[in-house]
Amino acid sequence: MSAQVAIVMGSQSDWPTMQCAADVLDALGVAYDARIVSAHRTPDRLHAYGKTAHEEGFKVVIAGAGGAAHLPGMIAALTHLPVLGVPVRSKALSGLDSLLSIVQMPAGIPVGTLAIGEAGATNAGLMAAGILALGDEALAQRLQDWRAAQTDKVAERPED
Ligand code: RP5
Repeated sequence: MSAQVAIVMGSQSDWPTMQCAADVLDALGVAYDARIVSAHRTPDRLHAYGKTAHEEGFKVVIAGAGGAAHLPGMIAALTHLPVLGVPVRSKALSGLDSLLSIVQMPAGIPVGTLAIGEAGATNAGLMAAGILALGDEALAQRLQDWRAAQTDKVAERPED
């Protein structure tokens, strides 16, 4: 089955964070395609990627970037597909720069922005699966099972 989720990131250095989205999609049996596209260093690749994402069969795009993180917003400007933005933790400002770069989109071009770092990437994967599960009963069941397993792992009392 062709990938329904596109994972795109601005740099190889974003992969350890974005891998959290890939890991949860793996756990849920959702196929994804992961690529590096830099809004600043590869602007032509960015344009081609955003313009053809729909034709490639993707249903949701997860875009992660750090610092002056223009990638999610620019992808959203080029495609009508839902775009989930992951602010990657930056060295200089701990990802606050990434968050503010991604979250404050002008009305008309939405990016669903998640938390900074690994939690945001994991939740982007879960949200992408949730969107796909709206039209996929088997995936909806796997998502519910995943959540139930997470609940079961929480102990009632802390251990020393
Ligand atoms: C952004 O610049 C990337 O998304 C990355 O988070 C950040 C730093 O990139 P590298 O200098 O590590 O390639 O474009």
